[in-house]
Amino acid sequence: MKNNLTEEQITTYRKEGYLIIEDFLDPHELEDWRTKVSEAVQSRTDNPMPSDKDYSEESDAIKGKKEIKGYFQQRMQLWMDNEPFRELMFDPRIGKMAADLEGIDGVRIWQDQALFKLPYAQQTPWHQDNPIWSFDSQHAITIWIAFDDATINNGCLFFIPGSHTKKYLKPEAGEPPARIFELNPELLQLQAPVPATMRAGSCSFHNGLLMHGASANMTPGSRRAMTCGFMPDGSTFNGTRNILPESYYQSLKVGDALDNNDINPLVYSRN
Ligand SMILES: O=C(O)CCC(=O)C(=O)O
Ligand SMILES: [Fe+2]
Repeated sequence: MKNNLTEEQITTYRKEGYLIIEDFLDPHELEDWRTKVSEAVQSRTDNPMPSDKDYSEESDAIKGKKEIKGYFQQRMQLWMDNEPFRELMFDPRIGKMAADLEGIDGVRIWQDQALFKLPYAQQTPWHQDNPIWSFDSQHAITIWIAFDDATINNGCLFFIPGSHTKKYLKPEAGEPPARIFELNPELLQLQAPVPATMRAGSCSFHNGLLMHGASANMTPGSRRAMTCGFMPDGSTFNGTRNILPESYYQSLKVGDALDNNDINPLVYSRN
């Protein structure tokens, strides 16, 4: 695993809001991750969330997330019910990379997701990650790992460099993805979106406020990838339900620390 970051990589990440690390996993590691993530996805059958956890059908995380849209085979919080996947995701080397890129002391898992973009699936709309999560932070960070080559043809990510400085207005449900540029004309003043093409086994990190999306999959194969959003240790609840289990969500008041290791495990801490 190419987990040692140079000063130059950290500087680039902070300026652009993202970083691509080609061949992050070596061929042996790639095979191991691909197998374990595929097995974790299969063992979920058609359930996007762990079935024994307290996720109601009303949860934001579940609504509309089955394959009906022909979009993603999406399985979330695999760390919660799959031991081999948990070992991969709890690797402190990855947590340390996230903490070093953001210059923070520790990170917790906010959400992992296998995201297998299905053949001929549509564009992943432009969005920022952190504004839909249950905490507000300038230092949330997401890793995205490719298990197939990610190309412009099969749905690689696109990043808008330098767009990670503020929260942008969001289109309403059902509005076209391009609407975000009408709502936020300042996005047009930034650099053009950059395609994050990468070989299988490579990864990217992006800041939780970076504007990003992915192209459509114009190929007959799946674009297999996984992503994990990290929450800075010390973050507090902002009132949004997002992916929180029902009873935990009901127990929280705005401002409470999100420090429950059964829900948001601390995967790296400097202390
Ligand atoms: O894989 C995709 O199409 C979208 C992934 C994404 O938005 C993320 O990892 O934050
Ligand atoms: Fe995202």
